[in-house]
Amino acid sequence: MKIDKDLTINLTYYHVANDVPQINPDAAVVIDVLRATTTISWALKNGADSIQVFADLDLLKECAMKWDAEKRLLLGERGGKKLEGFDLGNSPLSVTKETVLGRRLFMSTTNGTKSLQKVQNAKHLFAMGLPNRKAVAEKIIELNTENVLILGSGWEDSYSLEDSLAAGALAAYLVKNFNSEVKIVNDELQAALALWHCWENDILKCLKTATHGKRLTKLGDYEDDFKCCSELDSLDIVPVQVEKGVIRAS
Ligand code: 3SL
Repeated sequence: MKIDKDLTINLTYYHVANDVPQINPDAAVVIDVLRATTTISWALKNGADSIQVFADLDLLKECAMKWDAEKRLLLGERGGKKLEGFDLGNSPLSVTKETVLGRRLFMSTTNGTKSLQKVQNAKHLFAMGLPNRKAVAEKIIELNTENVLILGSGWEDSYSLEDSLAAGALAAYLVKNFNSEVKIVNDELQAALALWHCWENDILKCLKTATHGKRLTKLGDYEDDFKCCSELDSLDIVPVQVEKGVIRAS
């Protein structure tokens, strides 16, 4: 694809879904480092057919029941814990090849799926964790589009450190690697960039310092989840929305 060298990318970041103004952006990147978008990326890497995201659990069950039982998995999390009656919780370690290959995951989580729904009218919608930061950034460069909205998931409508870290990581990659200008539009993203430069050499510690990291630590042994969620640029998968609410590997 031909890249317009004079193009400016305007990058805007919002901490949580409720902060996003009523616009339908050209491109949106949704981040939920701990752990929804990391889980989505790993599920697709391991051969899941697709992920369909829901905020509403009844609707999730209704849609899932219409799908071939052999080809579906229900993935549900609230408060960090797996939901009763669901096949999987929201851990990137649970979406192994043996479990997800060829299946659609019907997924609902406390915050991440809400952010994905908020910007589902974007022309291009991607899900990003730290492992696929570079893959998503390269996709944005290739897209050649002017306005890119980055949306974190936070925790119950409030700020989260780890999503802002990843927003900063994405912005830093684009600033360094895009041939033309990258405009940091709002203070939220300036702060995220500063956060990234502060923690980029100790991502794992940042995740554990975050309140959601501490919440997970209280719930049990999440050491391997933390490691998986902090492995920067280790996954070549770009999860992209192909129809409203449905995400596939591009
Ligand atoms: O809030 C979310 O969407 C989840 O990612 C939270 S958790 O990491 O599964 O606890």
